[in-house]
Amino acid sequence: MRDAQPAAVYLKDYASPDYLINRTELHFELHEDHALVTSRLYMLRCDPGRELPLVLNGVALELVSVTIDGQALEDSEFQVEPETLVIPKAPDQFVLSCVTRILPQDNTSLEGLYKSQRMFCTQCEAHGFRKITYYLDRPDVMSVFTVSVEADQARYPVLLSNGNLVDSKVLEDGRHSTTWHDPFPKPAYLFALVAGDLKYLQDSFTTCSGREVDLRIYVEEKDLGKCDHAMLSLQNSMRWDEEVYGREYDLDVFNIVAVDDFNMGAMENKSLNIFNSSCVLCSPETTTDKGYQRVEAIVAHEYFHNWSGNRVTCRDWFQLSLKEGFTVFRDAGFSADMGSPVVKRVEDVANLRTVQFAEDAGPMAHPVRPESVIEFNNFYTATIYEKGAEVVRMIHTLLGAELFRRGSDLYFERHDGQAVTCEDFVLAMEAASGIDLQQFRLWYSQAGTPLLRVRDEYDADAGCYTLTVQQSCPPTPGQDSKLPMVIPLAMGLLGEAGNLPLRLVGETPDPETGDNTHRVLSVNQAEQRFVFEGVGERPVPSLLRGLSAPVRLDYNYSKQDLCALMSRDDDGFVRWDSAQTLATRVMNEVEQQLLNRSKDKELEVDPILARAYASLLEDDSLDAAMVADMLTLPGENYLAELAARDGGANVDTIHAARVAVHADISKACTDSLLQRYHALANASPYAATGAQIADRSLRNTCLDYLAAAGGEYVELASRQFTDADNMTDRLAALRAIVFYGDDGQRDEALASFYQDWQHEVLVVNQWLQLQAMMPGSDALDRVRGLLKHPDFDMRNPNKVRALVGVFSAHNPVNFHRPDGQGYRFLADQLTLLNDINPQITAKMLTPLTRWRNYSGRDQLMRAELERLAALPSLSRDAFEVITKSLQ
Ligand code: 0A1
Ligand code: ZN
Repeated sequence: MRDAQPAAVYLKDYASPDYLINRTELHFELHEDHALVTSRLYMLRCDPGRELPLVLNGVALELVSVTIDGQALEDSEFQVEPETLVIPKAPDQFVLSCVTRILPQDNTSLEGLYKSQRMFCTQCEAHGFRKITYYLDRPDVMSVFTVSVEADQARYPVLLSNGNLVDSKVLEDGRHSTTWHDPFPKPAYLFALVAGDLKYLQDSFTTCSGREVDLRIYVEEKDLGKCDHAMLSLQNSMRWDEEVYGREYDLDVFNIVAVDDFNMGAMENKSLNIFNSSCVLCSPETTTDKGYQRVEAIVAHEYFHNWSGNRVTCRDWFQLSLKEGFTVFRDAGFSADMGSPVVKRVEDVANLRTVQFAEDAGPMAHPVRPESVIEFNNFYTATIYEKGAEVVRMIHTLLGAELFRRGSDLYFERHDGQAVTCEDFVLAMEAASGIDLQQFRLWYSQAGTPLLRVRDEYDADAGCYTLTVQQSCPPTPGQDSKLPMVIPLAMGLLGEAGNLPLRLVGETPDPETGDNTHRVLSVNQAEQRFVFEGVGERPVPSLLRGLSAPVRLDYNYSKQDLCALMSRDDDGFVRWDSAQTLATRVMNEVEQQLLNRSKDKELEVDPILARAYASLLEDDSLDAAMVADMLTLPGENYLAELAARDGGANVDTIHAARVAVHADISKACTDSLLQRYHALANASPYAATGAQIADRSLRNTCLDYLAAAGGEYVELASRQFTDADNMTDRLAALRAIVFYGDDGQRDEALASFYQDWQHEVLVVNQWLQLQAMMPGSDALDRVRGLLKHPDFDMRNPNKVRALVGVFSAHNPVNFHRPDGQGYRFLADQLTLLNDINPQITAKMLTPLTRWRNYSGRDQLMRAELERLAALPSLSRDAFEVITKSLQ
């Protein structure tokens, strides 16, 4: 283990900066073996007269020179520490100028200035800017940037930075330069620079006040044909933000650049968004429907940050969810409006439950506003993003759309140009609505997923129906006991002929109220009772509609209740959720048989599920995308997470039970599956429209069930594989062949796919992913073999995620091999990756950190974590995750 242990920083220790930087002038001289960065920082002491040392952040920099007001500092006038430059004495107001030499070509952390293939690019959130030059690298120091970039003209004809282009020059020796000025003060994390041989797709957008904005998407020439969808998504986002939030774009240019090597999806740098190429490029031949939807959502997300993040930014990184939670909430609203709101919600909830609920139950659990952090890069989490969005969504539910909009208007108006806190957001919402959110604030400070236990009672004589609701929240690291939260519980009551009107005891019915079959109960105590009157029959409660709060629900539904909700409730989300609960119940029963049975006894699968699925398949008036989601069995990770709460997950029986239920559906519903499969075939050319996406989704869900039966149905997949004119159908067919075909069919299909698509990096990544998920006892050997494939590269996060990440997170049976080889494999790869890319290393540790969930394997998992903990060069990122998970 390293000598000095990295220390935590605490939210409670926040202090405003001692110095500000009014103006920042930067000059970049880019070369193949180094870059020189010259800064001129117009600095101001916040408290004039009070002499304080100036402490600038800087990491991995070679300081060439430092001057104050043009005077070079003597060696005794400053100290260079590993992560800071300290100038003990500085005037009240001065220009600090530093020259630093950095090595972008060797920077594999992909933070700061680095090279992605042949281009230079930057990633500065959260602390990347300090790898470029000495600076006050904190979001509450905002400055107006002017940046000039100089490089070889032939290799780097395009030189970009934030804001408007104000100058370009041809220089000697084949070099050239451009100068950019961004009039909006911004923190250093929003700085960006790009230099490369790029082409662009250009279009424009006329804002609501009539300004023309020049829109460009910069890519390598070969990808120019794959930018249309991103451009359209950008234009749709710009219009949507005007219409729904009244937010107009503020500069005359908006640029997006695609890069292959990127740690995350994309980054919202002011007017110069940098994107992982997998989140911009789309074509029917290379991109699946899910890929199209992802591009649309991420383009929107980054664009929306222009207001929720850039114009109003975070005071400190503990407030990260201020911009991320709100922006995810905004992009979810956009995606819902562009497609089907229920389908979008269902997909978000499935993700929240599998990823965020697991995080909340694991060793890295933290509140939406964390209180202490070792490495901020570790806090780009599902809790900050997705749970943060749920918190904003609950505020929206509590206030209603109109007051919420007043609140967001007030928030933007009050804080435009400022760096603020989650508290400021809540205050604006309270001020605009008059609604007290005091108790609601606990959602920001308490970690863990609350549990709502609901019990009911029906008094037929009195026509009274009582719901008793108890809330609790499990302990999380550092938080042993929790206070009751405000939980909006959206609900209805289902009767024989549909949803019943709702009237709480003591309420007078309001004739104005249109829909009185739906309401939101406010749960805010440890235990509460809600009594409905005028209830003429015993209803089935439809609870937590739309997942109105990020909580788990415990209500004893019978299987018949679930079938009733699944087929007849007014709320689409509840219909899907009931299908999931029913499927989980049936799979659990099979798992119990597997655990208890004698070997020769046949497994029994309750036919109720197949019957329910068959009626969904036979009703073609239902939205095909919803039917596809309803027919999708909960994943093994989700089942393992549920099992872990009940005492421990057994990946093998979970897998076997899921396979058995899947096969049962396949057999019992063959005719309806086949009928829908053929009926949904599409003759028109590919388009990423809602209707086509829905049809493909259901058709490929049918194929997945059918192919499980093998034989002629794998042939069906083979035909689709050969005939497909788009990647959605081709990849779905390949998956079916790989999962259900024989070895020969599998190897042939994988080889021919590679043969056809080896020139498309993003397609090769999908090919790697599929093999990483493959069932069968040779899976680990195959993945090990692929590490040596010429298309694999440990320095490229997309490839590492596709192969190592997907194997560890999405191939549970093979990752959790009883011999521990899966764990060993991951730890071996992370040992190498630790020296290359700390951020990705820490992210990919997640599956190992869940060792407590896997009794019987836990010691093997821990042993690998301990092996990693002993690495001499363990990064701060990995240190935090490992130590927290071993505690
Ligand atoms: N702010 C970006 C995500 C992002 C965060 C950190 C990064 O590097 C550490 C890169 C990107 C977003 O929310 O899209
Ligand atoms: Zn974001």
